[in-house]
Amino acid sequence: MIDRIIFATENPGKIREVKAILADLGLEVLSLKEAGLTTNVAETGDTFEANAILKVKAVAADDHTIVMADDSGLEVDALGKEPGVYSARYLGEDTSYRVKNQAIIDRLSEKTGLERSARFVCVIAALLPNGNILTARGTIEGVIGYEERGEGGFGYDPIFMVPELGRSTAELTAEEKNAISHRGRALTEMKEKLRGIL
Ligand code: ITT
Repeated sequence: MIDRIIFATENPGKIREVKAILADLGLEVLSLKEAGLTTNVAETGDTFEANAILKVKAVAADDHTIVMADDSGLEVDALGKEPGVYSARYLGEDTSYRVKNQAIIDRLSEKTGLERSARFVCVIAALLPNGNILTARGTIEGVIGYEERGEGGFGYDPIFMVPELGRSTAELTAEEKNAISHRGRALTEMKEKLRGIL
C-alpha cells in the first residue's frame, strides 16, 4: 500500500508550498532530507518535463512510496523565454535573487505593459512503485514588475506581478499563491491523477 511521498527537492521554498498543497491527499510527505536521502542530478534536459523525470529517477524508493519532483521556472517573453529551465542557474546558482531579479528588470527597461509578459511554469513528475511515471503541468501568466515587491514566496516572486490582483506573488499569502500558482495547478492536476490509483 502506498502511504508516503518523497518529494525530491533541495529548495526549501518549494517543499513548503508542496506540503501545503498535498496535505489533503492523506499521505505522509517527506523532503529528501527528511527521508535521509540526497541526490545529485545533472539537470541536462532542455524541457521542464525532461528535468522533472530525471529528478524522480535519481531516487531509489521502496514499494510503498511515490517519488515526486518539480521542475519549474520563469519564462519572460521579451527575453526569448529566458531564464526558463535555467531559472535556478541564471547568472550563477549562488547569485542572490536580489541581483537576478534586478538583472531581469534592467533587461526590460525599454518594455512597457504587455511587452513585459511572463509566466511561471511547473512540471511535476511522479514515479510510482510499479515504475510508471506520471507528469502534470501548471502555469500562471503575469508581467514583470518595475521593482521588487513583497517578502513572501521565494526566487523570482518579488518581480512577478499578477495583473488581476495588482500584486506580486511575493505579496500574496501562502494560501493565495498556492490557489493560483503554477505549482498549485500542476499539483492539483497530479492529485486528480493519483486519486484513481491510491
Ligand atoms: P530542486 O531542483 O532541488 O527542486 P531548484 O530550485 O534547483 O530546486 P529548479 O531547477 O526547478 O529547482 O529551478 C526552479 C527555479 O525557478 C527556482 O530556483 C526559482 O528561481 C524559479 N521558480 C520556480 N518556481 C518559483 C516560484 O513559485 N516563485 C519564484 N520563483 C520560482
